[in-house]
Amino acid sequence: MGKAENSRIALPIGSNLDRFIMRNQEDFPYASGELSQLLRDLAYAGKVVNREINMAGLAGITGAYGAENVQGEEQQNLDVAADIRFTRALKKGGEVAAIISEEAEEIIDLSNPRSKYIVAMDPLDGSSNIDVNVSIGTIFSIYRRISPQGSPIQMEDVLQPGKNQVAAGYILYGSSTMMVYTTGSGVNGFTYEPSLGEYILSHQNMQMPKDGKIYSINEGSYKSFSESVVNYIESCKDKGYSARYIGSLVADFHRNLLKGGIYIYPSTAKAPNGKLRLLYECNALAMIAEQAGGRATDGKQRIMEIEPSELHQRVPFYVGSENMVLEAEKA
Ligand code: P6P
Repeated sequence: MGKAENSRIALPIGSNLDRFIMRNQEDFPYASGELSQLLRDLAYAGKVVNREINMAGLAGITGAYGAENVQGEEQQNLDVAADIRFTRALKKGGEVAAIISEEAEEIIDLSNPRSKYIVAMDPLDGSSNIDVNVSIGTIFSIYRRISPQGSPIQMEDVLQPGKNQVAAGYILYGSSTMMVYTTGSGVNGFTYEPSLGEYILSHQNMQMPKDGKIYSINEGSYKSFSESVVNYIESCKDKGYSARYIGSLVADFHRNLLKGGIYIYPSTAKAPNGKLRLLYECNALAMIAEQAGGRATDGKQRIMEIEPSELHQRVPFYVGSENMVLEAEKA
């Protein structure tokens, strides 16, 4: 059996992330290991952030940091801590040329001349939930840079449509901590085992059910929803669907990935273009959704077809079970 075929042998549940990444690397022609190392660097930073989140209440690092991010949102201490941890891990790892982060107004140039990857990340999404012990998450997208390695980073390197993603994933700091990611050949989930310090393969080839009975939307904004969104929500209620809205995107997305469901953050009076950011929230979850058989649009077009025009661009976000998203688009 050839090497490629060999690497396609489904690894038994229980394999660790490192082994899985190495096996996957064999499926990448000309893979020289940089992407593998990048994924490891992200996984490592996730372990450190996981520990800080779990200790936050005792270490006195919950609560507000006392500043606002570029979005004018109040930063939490752990937002800043997570941003530092991921940025430091990617800088030291040497595989990333530049980072786009929710916590940084401008491009973070890591001055790694030989590196060919760009990372867009939300280091800690949903962090206002930390103090009330609700699950939160890290979201990341990985792109190849377009300009030549070693040359100055250009806007074309960072303003890429989601369809250019090489990989995407999230780390969910919940009742257990999980890393879920795709490199374009399906979605796999790894549960963190703290006593071993390992992520263990626990959810192989994750598939998002084509239908579901859960809808996730903040109905507090009901009065400013479009007629289409109102029609869809009413149809969900008529069918007796369950409303589940954690207020933490990664947690809502992950539940819908496993059980089927739809998450909608539409245009509202307070957020005319939606609240979620295209580059470091929507594109990554859109890639995962599509790789798992789901769908992700802005209510009209595929999220991953949208050509970004600015770093912190917001878009309406409809993501989840394919038939539910299609239904919502037609409502
Ligand atoms: P709202 C958290 O701030 C976040 O970015 C997502 O994690 C979450 O789904 C959404 O915003 C919640 O926003 O306006 O419903 O409180």
